[in-house]
Amino acid sequence: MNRVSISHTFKLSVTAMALALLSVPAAVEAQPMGETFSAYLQTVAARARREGINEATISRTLSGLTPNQRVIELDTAQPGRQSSPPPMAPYIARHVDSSIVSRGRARYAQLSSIIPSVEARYGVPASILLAIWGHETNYGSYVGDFDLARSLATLAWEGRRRDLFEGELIALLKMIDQGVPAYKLKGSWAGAFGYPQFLPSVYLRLAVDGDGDGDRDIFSSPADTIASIANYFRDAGWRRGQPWGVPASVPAGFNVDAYATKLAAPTCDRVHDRHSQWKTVSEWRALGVAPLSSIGSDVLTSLFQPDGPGTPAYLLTGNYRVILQYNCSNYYALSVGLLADEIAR
Ligand SMILES: [Ca+2]
Repeated sequence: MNRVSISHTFKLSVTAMALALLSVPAAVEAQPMGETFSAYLQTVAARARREGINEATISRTLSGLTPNQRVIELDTAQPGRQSSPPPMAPYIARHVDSSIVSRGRARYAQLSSIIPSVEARYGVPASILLAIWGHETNYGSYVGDFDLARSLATLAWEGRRRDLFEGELIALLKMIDQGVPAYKLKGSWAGAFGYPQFLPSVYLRLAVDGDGDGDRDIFSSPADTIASIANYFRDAGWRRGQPWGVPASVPAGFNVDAYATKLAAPTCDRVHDRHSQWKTVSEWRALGVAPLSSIGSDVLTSLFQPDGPGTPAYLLTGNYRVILQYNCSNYYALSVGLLADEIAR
């Protein structure tokens, strides 16, 4: 990765900026715990110093920052827990349409020279990598234009998930220290950025240089993007050679409730609760549940029929759980899996 050398002139101006940081207007209302935004930024700056982040980076990024009211509005507008999840089929129809499939196939063709080496190295099919990229940003056509430092500082200050967002703000400062230019630091209101919508901590840990130019550029390089997503998936435990899942037929009158899971997921329990107990494909076959595409008979799978009896059903492998680690939503993971199948078809 390129490193930016901090000019001597810039170092001299740091003290002035540190003073400016102290005088951030406290005009925006204090958060519920009564701490002003500027006071909070001081605690972030202190933590950043303890973690060895360059003083110039701290000042340049945090001085003059104000909370973004729009980010607070978007965060508080997030849907809460719904008593019954909305139907899956309309979501799939919207997110796995012919346009996103054909654009995925075009990207596949464009990247055909590097796909074999990425698949060999990381063990994740390119169709899955392209489906993530397509689902996250429509293959890079919208990546968000929120100022990342401002969004992350606002979300951390707001306090609902301070541990998460303060850690991401510190990670963003480390990215800047490593030389990622400030103009690239735009993204979603929730602090994800670039073609694959990584958070800063994910970028630091898992972004890789896929085209060998020395830069981990998930902002404009398709090769770096698919290699970085592949590295994420390998790190999250993707099993080489196994599908994410397969469509399955379920016999009429099959009592899926009899196979409800008895395990409580440590995180994201409402998503995992909708999947049945784990059984091998041959055990499901013995119960009349038949896979409709190729999968090994000894693979452990859970049954998921999101819209109930008489609607599409799937046998999900552990690799589906890996997609859930990217974004813990059955709507997300199932549409990624089905989009990947369509791109590969
Ligand atoms: Ca690169």
